[in-house]
Amino acid sequence: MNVPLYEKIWMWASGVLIAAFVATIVVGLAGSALQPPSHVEMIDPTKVWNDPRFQQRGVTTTPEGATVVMIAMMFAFQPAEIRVPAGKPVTFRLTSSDVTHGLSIVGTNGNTMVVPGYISQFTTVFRTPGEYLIVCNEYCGLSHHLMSAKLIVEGARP
Ligand SMILES: [Cu+2]
Repeated sequence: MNVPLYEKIWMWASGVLIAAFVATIVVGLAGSALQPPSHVEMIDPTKVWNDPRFQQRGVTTTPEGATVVMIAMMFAFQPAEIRVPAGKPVTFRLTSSDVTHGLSIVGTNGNTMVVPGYISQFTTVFRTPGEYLIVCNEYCGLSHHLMSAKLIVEGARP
C-alpha cells in the first residue's frame, strides 16, 4: 500500500497526540494524585442547615488527621477560615445550600464540585504549611468572584 509522505506525517502526528493525551491522564493520576470523585452521599438541599451531618461545621482533629465540614452558599463558604495539620490526611465534606459551587484550594490537588443534593467528599494531604486560598470555581452568580475562604496548614514540614 502506498501512503503518501504527507499523510504519514499526519498519521504519526495524531498518534503522538493520542499518546500525549493518555500521558496527561497517567501523570495526573500517578504523579499528582488527582482522581475523579467516587463518594456518593445525598442530602436534602433545602434542609442543609438542620442536617445533623452539617450541624458541627469546621475542623475536627484526631491524632490520625482531620475532617473539615463546610457548607458552600451564594457567595461564601461556612466556615470561612479553617486550620488543618500538615502532613496528615484531611477529609473535606461539603454540600451546597443553593446552587452548584466549586471548592478549589489554590496550589494543591484539593478540588471538587459542590452540587446541591449531594455531599462532596475527598481526602488529601497538605505537605507544606502556610496559608492557602480557597475559591469557588463554578460560576454561581453575580458575586461568584467574591466567594472565597482561607485554609491555614499548621505544623512543621513532615
Ligand atoms: Cu460559588
